[in-house]
Amino acid sequence: MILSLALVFLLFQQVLGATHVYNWTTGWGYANPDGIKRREVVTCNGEFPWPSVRVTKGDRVIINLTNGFNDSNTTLHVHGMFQNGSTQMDGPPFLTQCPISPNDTFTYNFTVSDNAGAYWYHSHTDAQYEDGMRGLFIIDDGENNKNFPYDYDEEVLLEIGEWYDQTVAKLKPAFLSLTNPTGAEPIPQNLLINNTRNLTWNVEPNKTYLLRIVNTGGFVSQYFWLEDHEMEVVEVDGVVTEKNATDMLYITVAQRYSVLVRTKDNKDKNYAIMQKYDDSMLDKIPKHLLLNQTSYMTYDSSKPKPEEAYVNSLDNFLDDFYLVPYHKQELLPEPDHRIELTVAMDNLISGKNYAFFNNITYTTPKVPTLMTVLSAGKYASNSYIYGTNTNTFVLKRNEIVEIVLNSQDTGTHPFHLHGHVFQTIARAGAVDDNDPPLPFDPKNHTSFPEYPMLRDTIYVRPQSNFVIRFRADNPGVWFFHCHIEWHLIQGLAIVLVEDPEGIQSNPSQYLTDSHKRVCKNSGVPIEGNAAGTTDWFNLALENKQEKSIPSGFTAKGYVAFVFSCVAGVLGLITITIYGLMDLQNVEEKVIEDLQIPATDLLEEDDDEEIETNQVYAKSGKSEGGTLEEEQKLRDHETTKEVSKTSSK
Ligand SMILES: *[C@@H]1O[C@H](CO)[C@@H](O)[C@H](O)[C@H]1NC(C)=O
Ligand SMILES: *[C@@H]1O[C@H](CO)[C@@H](O)[C@H](O)[C@H]1NC(C)=O
Ligand SMILES: *[C@@H]1O[C@H](CO)[C@@H](O)[C@H](O)[C@H]1NC(C)=O
Ligand SMILES: *[C@@H]1O[C@H](CO)[C@@H](O)[C@H](O)[C@H]1NC(C)=O
Ligand SMILES: *[C@@H]1O[C@H](CO)[C@@H](O)[C@H](O)[C@H]1NC(C)=O
Ligand SMILES: *[C@@H]1O[C@H](CO)[C@@H](O)[C@H](O)[C@H]1NC(C)=O
Ligand SMILES: *[C@@H]1O[C@H](CO)[C@@H](O)[C@H](O)[C@H]1NC(C)=O
Ligand SMILES: *[C@@H]1O[C@H](CO)[C@@H](O)[C@H](O)[C@H]1NC(C)=O
Ligand SMILES: *[C@@H]1O[C@H](CO)[C@@H](O)[C@H](O)[C@H]1NC(C)=O
Ligand SMILES: *[C@@H]1O[C@H](CO)[C@@H](O)[C@H](O)[C@H]1NC(C)=O
Ligand SMILES: *[C@@H]1O[C@H](CO)[C@@H](O)[C@H](O)[C@H]1NC(C)=O
Ligand SMILES: *[C@@H]1O[C@H](CO)[C@@H](O)[C@H](O)[C@H]1NC(C)=O
Ligand SMILES: [Cu+2]
Repeated sequence: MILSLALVFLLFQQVLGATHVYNWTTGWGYANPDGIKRREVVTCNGEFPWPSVRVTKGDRVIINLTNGFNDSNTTLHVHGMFQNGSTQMDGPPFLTQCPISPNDTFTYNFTVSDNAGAYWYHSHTDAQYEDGMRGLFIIDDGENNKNFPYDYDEEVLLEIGEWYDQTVAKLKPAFLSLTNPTGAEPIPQNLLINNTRNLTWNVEPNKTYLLRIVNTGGFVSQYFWLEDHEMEVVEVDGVVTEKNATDMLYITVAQRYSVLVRTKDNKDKNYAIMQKYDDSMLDKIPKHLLLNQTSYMTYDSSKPKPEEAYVNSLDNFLDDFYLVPYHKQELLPEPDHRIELTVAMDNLISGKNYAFFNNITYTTPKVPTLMTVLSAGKYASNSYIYGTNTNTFVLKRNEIVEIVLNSQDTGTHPFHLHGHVFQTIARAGAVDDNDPPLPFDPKNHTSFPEYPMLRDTIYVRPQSNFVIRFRADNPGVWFFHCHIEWHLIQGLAIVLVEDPEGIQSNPSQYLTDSHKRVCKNSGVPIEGNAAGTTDWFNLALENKQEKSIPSGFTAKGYVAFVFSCVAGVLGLITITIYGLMDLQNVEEKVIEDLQIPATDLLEEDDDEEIETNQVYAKSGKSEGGTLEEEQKLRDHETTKEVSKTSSK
C-alpha cells in the first residue's frame, strides 16, 4: 500500500514536475579565479562561484533572490528561458520588474515548460555578472535526459568566460567617460574555464562525452578546440541540431554549444583544451596578454601535461548559420512586421561614447514597460506610451516578425532575444574597415535556408548584417540587445511588447506581491506610461538621452576638441558650458575662444577607431597640455568616480 502510494506520488511528481527552491543572497567576497590576483567578487550566500542549477523540463523553479549589497540594486535573468505565461519573471529591470533594492527579496517563480539543454543565469543589472554573478542552468529533457535524441556515456559541463583584475564599479566610470571617446572596451586580463585556469578534465578512454560549453562572459568571443579530438555539435542554445562535426568552435558570450566528444581508445598521452580570444574585438592587444589559454584533457595523470596545441588557421570554425535543427522547422513565411535596425556607436554632447539602434540609445522608462502594459488598458497596443527613448516595438499576436539588423560598427556583436529562439535566415560576411558598411538588400541576397538554424544569441560580423524571423506567439515584454555588457551599458537595446492584449488577459503573468513590494522599496511607480503618468500620451517627463553633438561639428573633431580641453580645469568648465548651451556655431566659437587652428580640431581620422593614446598624443600637440598632466587628470577623474560609487 505504502509502496503503491509512493509510486502514485512519484508518477504525480513526474507529471506535474518537481519544485526547486533556491534562497540566494548576493554579497561581496574575495576570490582569485585566474590565479593572478585576488579581488572582490559577487558571492552567492557568501560563496563563489555561483552554484549550477539542474532541473528537468516541466519543473517549477523558485529563486528567492535577496539583495545583500549595501549600495547596488540587482535582478536575475535566466538566459534563454521562454517564460511562456510568466514574462514577469524574466528579470531585466524596467522591463519586467523594478530593481531590487538592498535588503529586499524578489521571488522568481516559473515553470520550465518548453526549454531543455544548456542555459545559464545572470544578473541583468549594471554588468554585475562580469563580477561573478552568474552560473549554469541545465535542463534535462525527461528524467536523466532520456528524451535527448543522441547517445552519450557522460555529460560534462564547461563554463568559459573572461576575467578582469578590477570590478565593474572601477571599470565602468572610466569606460563611459569623456576620456574614452571611442568607447574602447576594457580588456579582460584572462580567459577563464570553470572559473579558473589550467583546468584538468580527467577523461576515460573509449567513451562518448556530451560536453556542454557555455560562454558566461560579458565581452569577448572565444575560439575553442580540443587537440586531436573532433567535436560533433548536437545542440546550440538549447536547440538540438543534426550532428555536425568540427575541429573548432567560435563561441560568443551568452552562446552555448553541446558537443559529443569520443575519447581515444588508449591512455598513451594527454591532450590540450584550447581557448583563444577573438582578438579582433579588442581595441588594442596588450603586450603581455595571454591570447591562447591551455587546459588539460587528461587520460593519465602520471603522463606529462600537454603543450599548447597550435592550429594553422582560425578560419575553419563551424559556421552556425549552416546548422539544421533536429526538429526541423520550415522557413517562416514573409513577415507581417519588419523591424529594421541600424547599429552605430557614436558620441553625444558630453563626449561619452554610446551605442545606438536607429539613433536611439536605450534609456530606461520611469515605469517598467510590463507595468505600463498592465495598467494602460486599450492604450497598451500604442507604442507611443512606452516612450520615445526606449526603442519599444509592439507586436501583434502570432504575426511573423522579421528583424533586419544592419551594423555600421567595425566590431563583432552578439545579439540576444529574450523569450524566443529565432530563425537566422541571412547573415553576410565581414566588411573591411576601409569599405562602407553593407546593409541587407532584400532584392539581392543569397537564398534563405529551407530549415534555418534556430537559436537565441547570434553575432553580426563587422559592418555587416543579419536577418532573423520568429512568430510572435509568446505574449510578454522582451529585450533584444547586444550581450556585450559594455554595449548594453551604452544603450544597445530595443524592447518588444509582444501581444499586449495577450499579456493583459492572462492572470498568470500579473504582478506578484513580490513585484509590488520591490517597486515600492525602490521608489518606482507600477502604473503609467514611460514618463510615469496616466495622462497616457503625455511624455513630457520621460527620461531622454543626452543631446547630440551640434551638427557641422564632427564627432571626431569634437572629441579632439574635448581632449585638447582636458588639459586644464578651464577646459572642463568650457565643456560644461558648451554642453549646456544650444550653440549654432559651437565649432567657430570654440576655435575663437581657444585660439586653436581649425585644422587641429576638425581633422577627420581615417581610422574608424582612434586609439585613446593617439588622441592623447594629438591633443598634447595642439593645446600644449602634457600627456602626464592629462593622465593625472584622468586618473583623478577615475578615482573620484570610483570612490563616489563605493561610498554610496
Ligand atoms: C528558503 O527560505 C524559506 C524561508 O524564507 C524556507 O522556508 C525554505 O526552507 C528555504 N529553502 C531552502 C531550499 O533553503
Ligand atoms: C595557471 O597557470 C599560470 C601560468 O603557469 C599561473 O600563473 C596561474 O596562477 C595559474 N592559474 C590558476 C588558477 O591555476
Ligand atoms: C522563498 O521561497 C519559499 C518557497 O519555499 C517561500 O515560502 C518563502 O516565502 C520565500 N522566502 C522569501 C524570503 O521570500
Ligand atoms: C536603485 O534603483 C532605484 C530606482 O531606479 C534608483 O533610484 C537608485 O538610484 C538605484 N540605486 C543604485 C545604487 O543604483
Ligand atoms: C532588512 O530587512 C529585514 C526584514 O526584511 C529587517 O528586519 C532589517 O532591519 C533590514 N535591515 C536593514 C539594514 O535595513
Ligand atoms: C509560485 O507560483 C505558483 C503558481 O502561480 C503559486 O501557486 C505558488 O504559490 C508560487 N510560489 C511562491 C513561493 O511564490
Ligand atoms: C566544470 O564545472 C561544472 C560545474 O561546477 C562541473 O559540473 C564540471 O564537472 C566541471 N568540468 C570539468 C571538466 O571539470
Ligand atoms: C577501447 O576499446 C577497444 C575496442 O573496443 C579495446 O581494444 C581497448 O582495449 C579499449 N581501450 C581501453 C583503454 O579500455
Ligand atoms: C595562439 O594560437 C594560434 C592558433 O593556434 C597561433 O597561431 C598563435 O601563434 C598562438 N599565439 C600565441 C601567442 O601563442
Ligand atoms: C554542417 O556545417 C557545414 C558548414 O560548416 C554545412 O555546410 C553543412 O550543411 C552542415 N551539415 C549539417 C547536417 O548541419
Ligand atoms: C539617424 O540619423 C541620421 C542623421 O541624422 C538620419 O539620416 C537617419 O535617417 C536616422 N535614422 C533613423 C532610423 O532614424
Ligand atoms: C548583390 O550582392 C553582391 C554581394 O554583396 C554584390 O557583389 C552585387 O554587386 C550585388 N548586386 C546588385 C545588383 O546589387
Ligand atoms: Cu555589442
